[in-house]
Amino acid sequence: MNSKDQKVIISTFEKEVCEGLTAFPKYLSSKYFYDEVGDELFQQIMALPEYYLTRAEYEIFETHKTEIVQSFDQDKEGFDLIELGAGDGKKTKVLLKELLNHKYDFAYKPIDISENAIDGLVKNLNHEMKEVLVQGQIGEYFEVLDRLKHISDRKKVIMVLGSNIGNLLHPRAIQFLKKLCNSMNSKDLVFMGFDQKKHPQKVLDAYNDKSGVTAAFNKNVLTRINKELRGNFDLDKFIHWEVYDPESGTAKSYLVSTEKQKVDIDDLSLEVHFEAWESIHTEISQKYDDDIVKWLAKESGLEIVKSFSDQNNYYKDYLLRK
Ligand code: AVJ
Repeated sequence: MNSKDQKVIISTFEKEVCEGLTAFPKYLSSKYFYDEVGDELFQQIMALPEYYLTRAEYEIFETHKTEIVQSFDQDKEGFDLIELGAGDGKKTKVLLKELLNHKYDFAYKPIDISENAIDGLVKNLNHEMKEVLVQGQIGEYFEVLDRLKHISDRKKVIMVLGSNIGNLLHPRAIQFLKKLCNSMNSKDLVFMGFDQKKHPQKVLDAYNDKSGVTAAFNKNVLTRINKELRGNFDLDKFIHWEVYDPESGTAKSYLVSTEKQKVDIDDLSLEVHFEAWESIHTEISQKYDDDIVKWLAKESGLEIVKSFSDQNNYYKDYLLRK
């Protein structure tokens, strides 16, 4: 071994930024939106008039909470409520309260990619809902699935809310659901939110709000590269662009370079060239209907037990079993 050889530890972030920005066409993963700033921007998104998803799921919980928690634990044998991508847990609190009121035997185990979000949620629950047994964990979806088996030895109800699965294209969603299925015992359940197909304009507006919060959220991945990898992206030279294909049900977010430019990312010793109007694909937000969810479930070894919807049928939560 050459004495000049040095071990350099490259983070996943560094590796994926390098891969995505040297690829053609360019892309970056939406999971990198979520740092402290990104978490705060996502909070603002959830409060936007255009972003109907959060309110629709909240309405579903408020309307059907009794039936929902009953279906979680029909014979009241006790269970672990595991939430992947828990975020601030605002909606979940409706269910937690219902579970407490009806004296269900349960522990709440939220998992999120953002340490910041998990810390906040656990603190908040210890303060607001002292009776709830909470155990938070930090981790990414796919990686967390491997841990799921060891997380608990009793019945599991695994929640993925907010249509978070929508960040995955169908093949990856099936991979994810298959892994979920493999980590389940026969009595375990999945409770998952799927945003529904609707008027294309409604979808577009949700991801292209007038106040520009979603644009700032999208650009936060560039801000992170600037901060964490010593990049020099000029945010004013990129615009946020949203498209929705009603056939596939896929909403896609892009950052589009408004001019020919060069960006340096010092920590990667990388020079990235952009042609005028070249894009970086940053996110997909998939929309569904019953047939697609049924198909996804079947492909993954799961089946739909029942579903709960808001009055507008904008959004549905499905209960799935093995
Ligand atoms: C948290 C992935 C469900 O895709 O609707 C909101 C993220 N992106 N606005 C979504 C998001 C832009 C959101 N998910």
